[in-house]
Amino acid sequence: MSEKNDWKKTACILCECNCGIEVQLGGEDGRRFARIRGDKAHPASRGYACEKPSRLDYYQNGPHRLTRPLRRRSDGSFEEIDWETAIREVAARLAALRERHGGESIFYYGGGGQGNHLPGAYSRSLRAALGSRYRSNALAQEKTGEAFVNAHMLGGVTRSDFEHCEVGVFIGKNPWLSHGIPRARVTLREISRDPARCLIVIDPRRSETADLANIHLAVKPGTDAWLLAAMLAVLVEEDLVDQDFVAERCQGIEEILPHFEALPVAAYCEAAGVPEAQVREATRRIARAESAAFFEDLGVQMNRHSTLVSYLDRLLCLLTGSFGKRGAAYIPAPIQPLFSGSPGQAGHRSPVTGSRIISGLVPCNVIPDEILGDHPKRFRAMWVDAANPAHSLADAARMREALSELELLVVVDVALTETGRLADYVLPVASQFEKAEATFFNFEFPSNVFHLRRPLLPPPEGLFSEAELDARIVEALGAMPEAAVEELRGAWGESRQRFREVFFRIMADDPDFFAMAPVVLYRAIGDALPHGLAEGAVLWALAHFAVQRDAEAIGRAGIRGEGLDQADALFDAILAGESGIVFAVDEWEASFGRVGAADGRLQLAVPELFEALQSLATQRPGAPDASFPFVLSAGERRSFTANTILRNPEWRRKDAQGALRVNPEDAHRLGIEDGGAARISTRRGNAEVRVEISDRMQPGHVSLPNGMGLDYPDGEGEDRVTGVSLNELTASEDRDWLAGTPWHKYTPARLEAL
Ligand SMILES: Nc1nc2c(c(=O)[nH]1)N[C@H]1C(S)=C(S)[C@@H](COP(=O)(O)OP(=O)(O)OC[C@H]3O[C@@H](n4cnc5c(=O)[nH]c(N)nc54)[C@H](O)[C@@H]3O)O[C@H]1N2
Ligand SMILES: Nc1nc2c(c(=O)[nH]1)N[C@H]1C(S)=C(S)[C@@H](COP(=O)(O)OP(=O)(O)OC[C@H]3O[C@@H](n4cnc5c(=O)[nH]c(N)nc54)[C@H](O)[C@@H]3O)O[C@H]1N2
Ligand code: SF4
Ligand SMILES: [Mo]
Repeated sequence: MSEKNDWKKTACILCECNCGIEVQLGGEDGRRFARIRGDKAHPASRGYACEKPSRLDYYQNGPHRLTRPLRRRSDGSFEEIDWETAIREVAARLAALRERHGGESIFYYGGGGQGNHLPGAYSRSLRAALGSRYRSNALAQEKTGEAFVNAHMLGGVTRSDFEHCEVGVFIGKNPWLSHGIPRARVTLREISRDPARCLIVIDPRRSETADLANIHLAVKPGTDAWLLAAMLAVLVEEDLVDQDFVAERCQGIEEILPHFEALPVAAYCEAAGVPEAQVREATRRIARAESAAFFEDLGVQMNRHSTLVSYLDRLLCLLTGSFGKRGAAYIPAPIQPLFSGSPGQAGHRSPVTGSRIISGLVPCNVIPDEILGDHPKRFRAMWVDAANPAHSLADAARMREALSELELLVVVDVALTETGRLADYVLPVASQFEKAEATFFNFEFPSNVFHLRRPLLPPPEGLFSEAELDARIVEALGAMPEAAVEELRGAWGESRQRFREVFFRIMADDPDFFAMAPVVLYRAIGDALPHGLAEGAVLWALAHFAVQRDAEAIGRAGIRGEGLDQADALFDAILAGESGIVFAVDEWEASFGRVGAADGRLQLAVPELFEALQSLATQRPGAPDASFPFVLSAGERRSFTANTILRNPEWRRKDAQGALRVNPEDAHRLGIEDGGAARISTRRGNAEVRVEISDRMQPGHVSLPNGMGLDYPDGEGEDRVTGVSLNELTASEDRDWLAGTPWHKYTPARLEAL
């Protein structure tokens, strides 16, 4: 085989960008990831890749990989069982719980991580077969406040065009290390170097992105609400609002103006710890720009006032007219909307705590309260797929207590995780390189990209995908519509036309069929798909919904056909596109067409948040508890962190333990040296840490990296934990009043030298 042909195409699974990569397999068994490089043919990343994927072999290979189902013994240890037993027992125990307590007592968590969203699509069938009603995933500990605001103001997900913006604004976001926009470092450097453009970073830390910034607003931790409110007041006071845009496109300006007209700008700037002159300069620069792009992330979404901050951020965007044009915010055409379901209005609530369900997700911080106690509607069983909630959610001790209290916990993963250790059954699956996978993180504009990845190599003996697992459980529950599977399989062999007729006829005859369609499609056509793309079967249906929403944009991408023939053309293009495809090409105006409100206008007023906005006037911004005088930012993204996807600590090239970063003044005062040991304590727990003295930190602000504190076999038969498991330190009650998102970036802490 020639060199060229050795390279196999896939994508990096370590952050939401899913950059296209090429892998050369090697090693004795041909299963090692010998060499990895960016894939120039990938339409979004175009050859770009950061430092993290070069050692993806640490995900694919190693002693963490499970090969057989595990069942808990009464003494707490695990025994390996065969698949037939596993499927039969798990299905029987779920069915028994459904009989006794109703399907709504079975809670579903996860369904995908940074690189794998197809399990979530198939879980629709599993959940329907179980009668399960409630679900959640990591989005409900970061993005649901933003989703609430978006649902009210715009009616869709927004992103911004940083590639072409004149001014780029990052709020609590450090894309140099966390990415989140395509080719992040290229784009950041371009903005920073061009004298006609401007990079604005709002971050208490001098982050790696702030190093490139033209304006760095070094806000005091947890005070962004005051800062953004002051910026809005400056817009109003200095007559910088884009009046034409507001008059033409928006609704509700008269309701919001009073909140900013009398606002004491100087006092709010002081509360945020940013010089007023700098706040005015940044605001004027944004308002004056031809276009401005905004990105808010965990620094504010996992912090005090998070939903309010998302609201103020959107107001800044809309009042400056930074929407629906090149270089500004847009609403992309989705393959599958990631945020769907209710915007979180009254009515849709969790069963025990009555918490607001946003985008169909129960807030992560209340999950323990939905399980513990004796409420008749409490969750009794949990199915966890591609997530590690015992480690990743607030208050790990309480999470463990709750998970142990369940009558049944099933964990689907490639490794034995902290959550898996508490499970009754651990069901191992093929890795993301041993099956077809994709994500619905498709946020590009005007050209949007979707990538269905082909398997690079077959799974080890006995392993298969989540689609296969869900189908087997549905079959064991007796819920698979077998006749539909047979009829559809036959129709696929005849023609697409015939297949579509049969599919839509079954759907019209049986309203319950819709939810079972994913596993039915998998069984009916999975094996007939080319390149080992069986798990892509569900995309046949998603392609049809996409065409019903966005036929024009899909046509502009060169994907054409009469009526629903276009959907089959889209499906075929996805199957053929080894490096991913551009599936939609929009015009800038399209974003306005996707605005949700009946009158097609952007809604400026979200009255539910007015009280929180007003309360800033009387709240004291930073009043840390005297016994916990530091603010711990619990979960900084660093060069070698990737949530808990990579368990092997050897993957990390530097900062192996994940140091606590401390400002030099604080370290000196406490007598802590660089590299020295210290104890960090919070109301929930404490941990021993290595200290890195860093002038990037403000006094009083300390930070620890995310994704640490995992155990891993050390080669001598022992499991060793490296670094701090952050959520031993966080508390589930520290959360946003509306969305229930955690305040991990604002964890009150105490620090002592050791
Ligand atoms: N390397 C790497 N990249 C990743 C990940 C990873 O694990 N490792 N994870 C991915 C995931 S799941 C996510 S959600 C994203 C998250 O991506 P980011 O949100 O960019 O990551 P963080 O480092 O958690 O936080 C960003 C910044 O918020 C700042 N911050 C802390 N407190 C405050 C505050 O009070 N106000 C403001 N304005 N800023 C504050 C921090 O100093 C930090 O620089 O990253 C993704 N990319
Ligand atoms: N204190 C604190 N806590 C945090 C954060 C923080 O900043 N601070 N960040 C939070 C954020 S933003 C996020 S997104 C969450 C992430 O936390 P989680 O949503 O729990 O996800 P991951 O840590 O990415 O875990 C993914 C799991 O999927 C498994 N996996 C990998 N490939 C496959 C596969 O093909 N199939 C299956 N079934 N499983 C697979 C991995 O082994 C791993 O166990 O963590 C959150 N927790
Ligand atoms: S930016 Fe994200 S997806 Fe791209 S190579 Fe880096 S970690 Fe992987
Ligand atoms: Mo995340």
